Amino acid sequence: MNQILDEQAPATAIQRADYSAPAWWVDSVDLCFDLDPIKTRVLNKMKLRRNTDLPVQALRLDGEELNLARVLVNGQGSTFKMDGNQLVLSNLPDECELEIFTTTCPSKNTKLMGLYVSNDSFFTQCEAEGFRRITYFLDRPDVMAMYSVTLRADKAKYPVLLSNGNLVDSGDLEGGRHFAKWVDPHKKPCYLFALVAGQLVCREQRITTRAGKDHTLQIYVRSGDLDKTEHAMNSLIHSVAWDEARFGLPLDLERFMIVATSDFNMGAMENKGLNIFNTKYVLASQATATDVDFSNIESVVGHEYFHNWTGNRITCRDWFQLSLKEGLTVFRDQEFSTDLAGTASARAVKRIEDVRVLRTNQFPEDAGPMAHPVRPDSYVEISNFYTVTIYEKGAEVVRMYQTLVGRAGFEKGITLYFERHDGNAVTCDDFAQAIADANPSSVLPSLLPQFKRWYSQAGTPRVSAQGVFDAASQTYTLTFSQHCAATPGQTEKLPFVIPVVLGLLDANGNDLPLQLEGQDEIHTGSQRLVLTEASQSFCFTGVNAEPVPSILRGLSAPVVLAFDYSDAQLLHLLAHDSDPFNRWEAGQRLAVNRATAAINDSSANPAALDAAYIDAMRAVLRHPTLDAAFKELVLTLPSEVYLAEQLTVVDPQRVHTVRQAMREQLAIELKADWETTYAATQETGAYTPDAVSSGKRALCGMALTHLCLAAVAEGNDQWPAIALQRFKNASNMTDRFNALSALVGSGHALAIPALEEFHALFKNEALVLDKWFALQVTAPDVGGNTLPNVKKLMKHSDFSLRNPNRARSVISSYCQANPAGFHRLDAAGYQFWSERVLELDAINPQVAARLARALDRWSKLAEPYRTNARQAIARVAAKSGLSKDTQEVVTRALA
Ligand code: 0A1
Ligand code: ZN
Repeated sequence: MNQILDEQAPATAIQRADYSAPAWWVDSVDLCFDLDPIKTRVLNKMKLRRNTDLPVQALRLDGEELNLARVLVNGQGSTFKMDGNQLVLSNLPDECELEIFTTTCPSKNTKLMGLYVSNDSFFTQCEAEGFRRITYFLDRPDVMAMYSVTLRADKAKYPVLLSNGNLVDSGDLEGGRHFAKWVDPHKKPCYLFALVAGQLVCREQRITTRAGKDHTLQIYVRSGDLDKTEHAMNSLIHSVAWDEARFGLPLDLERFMIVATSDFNMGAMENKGLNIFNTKYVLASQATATDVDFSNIESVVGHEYFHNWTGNRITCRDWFQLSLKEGLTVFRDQEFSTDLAGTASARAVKRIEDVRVLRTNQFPEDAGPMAHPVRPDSYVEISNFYTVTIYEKGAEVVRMYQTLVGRAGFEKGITLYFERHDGNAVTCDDFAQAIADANPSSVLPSLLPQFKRWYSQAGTPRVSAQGVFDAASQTYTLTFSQHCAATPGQTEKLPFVIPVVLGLLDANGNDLPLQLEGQDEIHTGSQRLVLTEASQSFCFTGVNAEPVPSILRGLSAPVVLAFDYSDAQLLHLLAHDSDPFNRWEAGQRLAVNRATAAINDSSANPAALDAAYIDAMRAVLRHPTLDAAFKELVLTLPSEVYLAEQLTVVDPQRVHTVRQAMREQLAIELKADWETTYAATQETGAYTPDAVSSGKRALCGMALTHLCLAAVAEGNDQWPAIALQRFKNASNMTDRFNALSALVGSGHALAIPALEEFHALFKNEALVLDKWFALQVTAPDVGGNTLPNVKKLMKHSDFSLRNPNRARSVISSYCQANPAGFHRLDAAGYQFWSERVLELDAINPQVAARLARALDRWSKLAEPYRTNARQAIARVAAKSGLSKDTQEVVTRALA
C-alpha cells in the first residue's frame, strides 16, 4: 500500500481552539532501521497506554508516503483500517505493544522531511511533522516517549551510524553490514528524533563543566571539511558555559553531537543530543567564510544548544505554542551573542543588528497578508509558521518580560519555569505564569492578562508621542497614544502593555535626572515607563529648558514610534544620546525623512541629501572614539525594504533610484573621509572574527564600496584598480568578498574578471559558490540585464534546483534581495517568480512556499506593478496539485 498525500484536496485549517489531549500515550519506542537509499526498512515497536482521562477512542497514527507491510498487536496480526493518511486501530487493550513494519525510499525524498539522502549519507528532519514520513506514529509534540534505536547499514558506505543519546552497542553483521544501537536517556517528542549514517569525520572535544561533569562534544562533517569546524566547536563550548553561568542550565548528556549537511531546508535542528545543521552554520575558515558567517555560526550553534533546555526538556504542547520554544530560544541566543560581544559598544551593535532584522522582515510580515499572532489561532501547514513573527517578535516579547521584571527577576522566572514544567509539553500561558509568579512584587502579575495580548493580537502597534514643555511650571509632559492597524481576521485591537525606556537630553546632550510628578523617586539616565492605555500622559518635573526626548531606548518594545522630531533634535540625539541604539536611530530617521520626501516628490532631484546630513555623517566617520562597527551601522542608509514600509504606495524603481542617488552623494561628498577611513581601518595582525576587528573590516569594506561608486560616477579607475588588487591579495574572505562586492556594486568592468577569478578559486567550495551566485543576482540592474543573467546562471553547471542553499542563492536572492531588478515594468520578474515557485513546489514545498512570499506586499505596489504582481500570484494559485504549503501562502496573499 502506498500512501501518497493527496495534494489536490482543499487544504483544511487546524484550529488552536480544537486542541484535545492525545487518546493514547506512547511510553517507549524501539526503532530498527535497515538503511538503504532505495528501500529502507523500519520496524517500530511501541509500548502504548490508553489515556484513561478521556473516553475510549481508537488509536490513530499519522503516516505519509510510507509503504505499510505489517501490523502486530502484542505479537499477533491485527486488523486495521486507513482513514486518509491515518492508520486506525480499534478495540486495543488499554496497554499493549504495537509493532509496525514499513518501508520508505530515502533517495526519492526531495522534500527533505523525514529520512533522506544527501551526498550519499542519510539524514532525518522531523520537526514539525516529518516523523510520520519515517513510521506511523502519534506525530504531535505532547506525546513524549523513551527511544532506543538500532541502525543497520553497509559498513563501507556508511561507517558512521548516529542517533540520539548514548551508543550502547555496535558490531559487525553478515554481508559487509554493521549495526549500532543508541539509547536516549531522556523522553522526547518524536520531532526531536534523528539519525545520521554516512562517511563522516569528526572533531571531538572533551569538556568538564562548572558542575564538574565530563562531556564529549563532537562535530561531524565530510572528510574535506574538518579544518572548518574549529569555530563551531568553540561556539559550542562557549554555549555550554554560558547557559550554565547565566541560567544555571547545564548540559544533561554525556555526548553532544552536531552533524552538518549541505541539503537542509532551514538553518539547523535541535534534535536531542544530535543537532543537524545546514553546512552554512557550521563550516568556516578565514579563507572561505566572512565575519558575518562566523557570527551567524556562533548564534545558530548557541540557538540549537539552548533548545536543549528551552524546547527539549520543556517542549510545546501543540504547534500553536511554537514561539514558546522559538521566541525564548532566539532571545537566549541574542543574549548569548551580546554577552560574548563584550564591550558596551559591541553589545549595542548586536542590538541594532537584531532590530534591523525585526524591522525589515517582521514588521512587513505583521503588516501583510501572512500577519499572525505570536501564538497563531489556525494554520493550514505548520511549516509556514516558522516565521519572523514566531521567532523574532516572539523574542521581543520575551525581552519585554525581562524589561518588566529585571534581569535577575527574569532568571528567577526561568528557574521557576523549569521547577514546574521540566519534562513536560506546555503552553505560552505556563511560561508567562512562571515569570509572573517568580516576581510577585514586580509590575508583571497585575499586568499579565493584558500583557498576553502580545500573544493573541497580530500587527505592529504604533505609538505616537508628543512632548510639551511648560517653562512656568518647569515641567515636560509626554503624551503617548497607541494604535494597532487591522490584520487579517482581526479588525479591533485592544491596547498593549508597552514598556517605554526613555531619557531626556539637555542642551549639552546630557541625560537629565528624571522625576515624575507626584513621585519621590529620581532616575539618573533612563527610566522605564509602562503604557497600558490607548492614551496616557507622563509629566516630568524640575525641567528648566525644553529637553530632547530619547524615547524607546534599545527598542524597548516591538513597536513603531512616531514623534515629530525636528532635524535639530535628531542631530542632537545623533551627536549625544547616551543610548547608542537611539543615537543610531536618530541617524536613520534623518535619512528616512530625506528619502521619503524625495521618493514622494517624483519631480525632485533624487539626490536628496543636504549639507546638515552630510556634515553629520562626516562627523560620525571622523569621530575619535566611536567604534568602527557602530560607524558602519550609522553610515548605512535604511534598506529599500524599510523605506518601502514607510510609504503607502510603493514604486520600487523610484525607491531604488533615490536610495542609490543618496549613496552616490555620500560617496562623492565624503570622498576624502572615505579615503582616510579606508587607510585607518587596515588590519595588520592575524585574522580573528571578534567584534572589534570585524567592525573594522566592515567599515573598511564600506569605504571601498563608496570609493568605487564615486570613481565610477566620476569616470576614474583608481579605486576600482585598488579594489581589484585587494580582491587578489586578501588574506580572508571578508576582505576578498567586500572588494569583489565593491567592484560588482559599482558596475565597473573589472568586476567581470574578478568574478571569474573568484569562481576559479572556490569552485570546490559550495558555500562560497552560493555567495558568488547571490552577488551576481543582486547586482545593479543595468539596462534590465539582471533577469537574463539570473536565467543564464540557472544554466550554469554548478546550479541545482534541488539543493535549497543553491536555489535560494540564485532565485530567492534575485526575487527578495534585488527589488529594482525584480520589479520590472514588463512584469518579467514576476513571470519568472511564478514559474520558479511552481517548479520548486513539485520538488520541495517548503522552499517553494518561502519563495512564494516574495510578493506578499503586492497590494502596496504602485501600478502597473500591483496588477501584474496580483496576476502572477493568481497564476500560481490556479495551478492544480499545489502543495498545502504554497497553497496557503498564495491563498492568503489574494484574500
Ligand atoms: N527548530 C529549528 C528550526 C527548524 C524547523 C523546521 C525544520 O524542518 C524543515 C528545520 C529546522 C530551529 O529553531 O532552529
Ligand atoms: Zn529554534
